[in-house]
Amino acid sequence: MAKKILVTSALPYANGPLHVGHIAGAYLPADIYVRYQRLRKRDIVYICATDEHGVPITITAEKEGITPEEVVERYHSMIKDSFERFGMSFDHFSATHRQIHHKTSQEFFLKLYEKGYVDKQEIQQMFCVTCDRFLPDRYIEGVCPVCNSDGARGDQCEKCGRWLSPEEIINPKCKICGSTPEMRASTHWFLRLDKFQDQLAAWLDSKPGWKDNVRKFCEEWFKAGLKPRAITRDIDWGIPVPLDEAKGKVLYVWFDAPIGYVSATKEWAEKIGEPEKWKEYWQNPDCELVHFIGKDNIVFHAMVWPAQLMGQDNYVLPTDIPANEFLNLENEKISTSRNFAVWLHEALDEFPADYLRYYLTVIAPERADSNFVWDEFQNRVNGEFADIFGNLVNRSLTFVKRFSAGKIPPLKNVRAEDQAIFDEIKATKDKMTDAIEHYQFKRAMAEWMNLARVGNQYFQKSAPWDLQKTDPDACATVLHVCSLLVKNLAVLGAPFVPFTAQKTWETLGLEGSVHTQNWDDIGNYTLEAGHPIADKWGILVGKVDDKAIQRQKEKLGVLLASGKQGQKQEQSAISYPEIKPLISIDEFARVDLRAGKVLEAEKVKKSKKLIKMRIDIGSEQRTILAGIAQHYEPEQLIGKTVIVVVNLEPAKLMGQESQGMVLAGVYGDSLSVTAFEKGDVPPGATVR
Ligand code: B3M
Ligand code: ZN
Repeated sequence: MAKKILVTSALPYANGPLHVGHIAGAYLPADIYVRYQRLRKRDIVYICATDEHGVPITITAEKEGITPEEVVERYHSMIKDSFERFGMSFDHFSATHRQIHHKTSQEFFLKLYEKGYVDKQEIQQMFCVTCDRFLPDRYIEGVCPVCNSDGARGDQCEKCGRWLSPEEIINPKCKICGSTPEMRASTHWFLRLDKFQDQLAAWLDSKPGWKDNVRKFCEEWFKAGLKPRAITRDIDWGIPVPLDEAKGKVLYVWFDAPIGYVSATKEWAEKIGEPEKWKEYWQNPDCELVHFIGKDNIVFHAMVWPAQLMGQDNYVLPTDIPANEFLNLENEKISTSRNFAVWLHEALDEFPADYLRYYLTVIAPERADSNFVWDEFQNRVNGEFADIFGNLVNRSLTFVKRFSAGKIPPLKNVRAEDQAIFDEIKATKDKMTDAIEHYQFKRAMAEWMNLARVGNQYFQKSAPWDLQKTDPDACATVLHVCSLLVKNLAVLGAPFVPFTAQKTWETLGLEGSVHTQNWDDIGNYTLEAGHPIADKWGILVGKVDDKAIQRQKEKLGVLLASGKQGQKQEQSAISYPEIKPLISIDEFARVDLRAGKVLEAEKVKKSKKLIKMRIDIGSEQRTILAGIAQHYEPEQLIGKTVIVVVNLEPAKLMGQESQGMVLAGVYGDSLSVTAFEKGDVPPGATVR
């Protein structure tokens, strides 16, 4: 029987939208892992939900004059929608303010209570007489006893960052009405973590492979000794404590939230019509339970939650808790209160999900904090995802189209260099498998890109444009190998860039979904000679333009500090050449400009500057040499639709004839070939 795996991502608070920091921590890595396991045909269920209790939600509600229900409904649908657009592949996405979750949480509590793992204590707590309620920590504001600044909350001072408890606050005030609260006794129920210490420590010892951050964190806690922890609160938003003597009290949000993993699995089982099926995961000692989280949630997942599970009957314990470090933004901490964040829904309005998925994977904060930088996003997407992967697919299939009438050519003699590609595919698959199994998604993605890079080198070296004339059989083999490589790359890339992988699959003319393939088949794929690829395909991976990046930076207010601004200033210092004397419209009309598609491009041997291109201008093909080698790799030019002066007298450059000229923008030392962005200007179109 296939191994069962249950994967969860931390439940996002339904108290605001998601930003890239959340995504890099607990969501994208989990989604990659799950998609990979599905390709391996493992029996896997992926669960998430919104976390809908807790004081921040009631504060938002009171601030906006709406109910907590309205707050969580708003953010539940917003979060769910952004996740879908981002390609998150949950089997079920639930919410903790649902009946099934309330019931499950109360059952968890009662089981612990019956077994003597929960007991009550009377504690002193702040009470507002005007509002007639106990005040949770966050409802108390005053002067910080450490740094003396105003506005410290009952749990923390934002200024100096110090963790506080309410009775330490100087001159405390109720955040709702401003009056001075008094201390009153209140009874709360405590989870006896101390009773679990030995069992938890032994269990953690049995997990030597866990990430260091998780193990170190827990060891510190064990050293200090685990203490009972209050799991009830005096507020009216949450799950009622299921004891008669606890009227008006609710469960602490961090007690109920992880139980959300269980109740969401129950809801999933009901959804698929097998209501008992959740037990095959949660109550199966052989099931692997993997919790993806950010590092701020370690204590709850590696200690409190396992204790909650140990106190039930026959629940499985976490197999692994791959916690990620934090993601910074433009070298600063992400701050939702200052609106210094890249909000997922806004980023998706501007960029395809896969661009964000690609970049967030290559900078994943797996071992240390990392940094999201918009300029780097642009460079990595354009220079790697588009120029290496996108280009390989595009050039390979463009040549199949041109030289083989859009049908996969036969695999003839396999030469050593062709075999090397097959070997490389298998080696890459092994390396990626190892990396993903160890939650090293950054390394896996690098291996994938490297395979595409090797493919481009092979293509370039094989020069199918020459082979076509000198050795058509070898040319057929090269294009066959390239197409196969593209097929393998599509499946290998499917967990990471699911939309692009599917598009690549379809461009190859393959049926069905790339996401239902079998990972084990990678390296053994075939393509039948004569199999037709798609007729047409748009741009597989487009370029991120400067304007889009600028808009994002403006939102963050980081534009002034950035390097690009510096460049702009330098550029404006260029002296502009004098404008030439006027010409008539007829004189201008003598210049015949046409759109031309670059079919082939290669460096001219012994020349630093020249690139030789074969360009289709509709009515014919031209060989054109251009002094652009210091600005372009030949492969970046292939597929571009450029503007050609087609009635320029032929000229000899380095002994070779150039039959026209390609237009480019030139400024200072920079040069950019003028090209049509969309693919809807066919070769031969006139340009005016
Ligand atoms: N909602 C905290 C967070 O998003 C919390 C996670 C719950 S996981 C059970 O950081
Ligand atoms: Zn009050």
